[in-house]
Amino acid sequence: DKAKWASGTAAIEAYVRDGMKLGLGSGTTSHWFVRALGEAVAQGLDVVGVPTSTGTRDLALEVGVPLTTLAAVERLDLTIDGADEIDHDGAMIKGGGACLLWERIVADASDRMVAVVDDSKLVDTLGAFPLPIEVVPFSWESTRRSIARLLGRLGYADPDLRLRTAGGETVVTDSGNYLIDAHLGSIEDPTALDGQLNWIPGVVENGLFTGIADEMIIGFPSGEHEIRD
Ligand code: DER
Repeated sequence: DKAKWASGTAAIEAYVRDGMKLGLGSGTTSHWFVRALGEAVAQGLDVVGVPTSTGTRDLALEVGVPLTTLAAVERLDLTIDGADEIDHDGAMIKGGGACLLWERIVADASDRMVAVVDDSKLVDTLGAFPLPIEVVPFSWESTRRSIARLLGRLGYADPDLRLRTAGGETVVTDSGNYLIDAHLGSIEDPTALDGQLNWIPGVVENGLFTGIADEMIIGFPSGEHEIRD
């Protein structure tokens, strides 16, 4: 939609410079960015990108964005990626598109991360969007019980923890893991919860991205955008 287009395409002029090594985000807003990047490359922009999912990899190949890997480059200058929710401090819930693990690794390898979001993603408090938690398939039911115990101790009484499926099949991430979506409603201390969740044996990563986004580009249905620190 137009708000996602406005946000994703604005990132090029606002942040991308010749010679940059880029993290390429996942999701529909990021894919507008990748398409616009392909056009800029066709006009001579010299960049390389590390994709945050096989879906983004395939789109980058289709539109002609040269790809590299985090094995080949030490650091990335900039990652452009979307979010499912973002609060006024830039804390995010990510993982709606099942790509949160590679997204987190690529963002961590980047000097700067800019979130590209449509205006519907901006919230006062995170948590209305179910929190994705990536778990290894081995004994995931046991891991889910451990997550429930942690959340119970934190005051989330009887949390609704759902294994993510699509079309009746369990969703498997690019790394071969499963996702448990935690319907928490409202998360008071995202930074604390982030660390506590990842400590649980069997949890690989979770969708709380706090202290990662440096700026955000908010797109509006009018096709305009706004950049916020
Ligand atoms: O999964 C993610 O974290 C993606 O960034 C995604 O959820 C963003 O969604 P979008 O398709 O609305 O850009």
